[in-house]
Amino acid sequence: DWSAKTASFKNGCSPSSPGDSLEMRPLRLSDYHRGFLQLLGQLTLVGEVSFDEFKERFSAMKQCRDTYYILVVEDTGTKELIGCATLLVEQKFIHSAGTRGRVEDVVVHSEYRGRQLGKLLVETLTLLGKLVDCYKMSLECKPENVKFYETFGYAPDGQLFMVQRY
Ligand code: 16G
Repeated sequence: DWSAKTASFKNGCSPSSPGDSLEMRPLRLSDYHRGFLQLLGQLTLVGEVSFDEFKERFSAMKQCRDTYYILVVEDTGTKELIGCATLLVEQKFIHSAGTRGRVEDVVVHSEYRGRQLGKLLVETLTLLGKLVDCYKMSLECKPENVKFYETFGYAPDGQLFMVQRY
């Protein structure tokens, strides 16, 4: 029960009580119908993903044990998802066959910003990465978000993120 172990958060928010009418929990298959992809659409291009395709990807991720930790925040009033973030745990040979954690796909719905939800999601996954023994955590972000991520202990480490797009 990692949420109990990550209970010491500032300003009263915690994974078990993210705010009024809000619930933080792992992603479920049924979240397809609760606006999960629409939420991701506030981050980047999602494209067409049918329920069958979603189901297939969801179970493929689930079969990779201890690899995908996808957290969501649901507004229990509207039953729509309004926040999400992923911890991806990558297995390595280096660092004594260690694991590296990556924080990915962090989104808070535009109408729910300013309630510390991004902070709660990132803080939770960062602590979780430590709990599951990642030797380091990293993420990619826009220059304007550097300050935000620095508050959780992330820092530029001199390496550049390089991309090739197809
Ligand atoms: C941001 C995200 C990354 C996401 C990417 C999508 C965070 C911390 N970073 O870099 O996880 O996959 O945007 O952008 O959430 P893309 O569609 O250009 O790949």
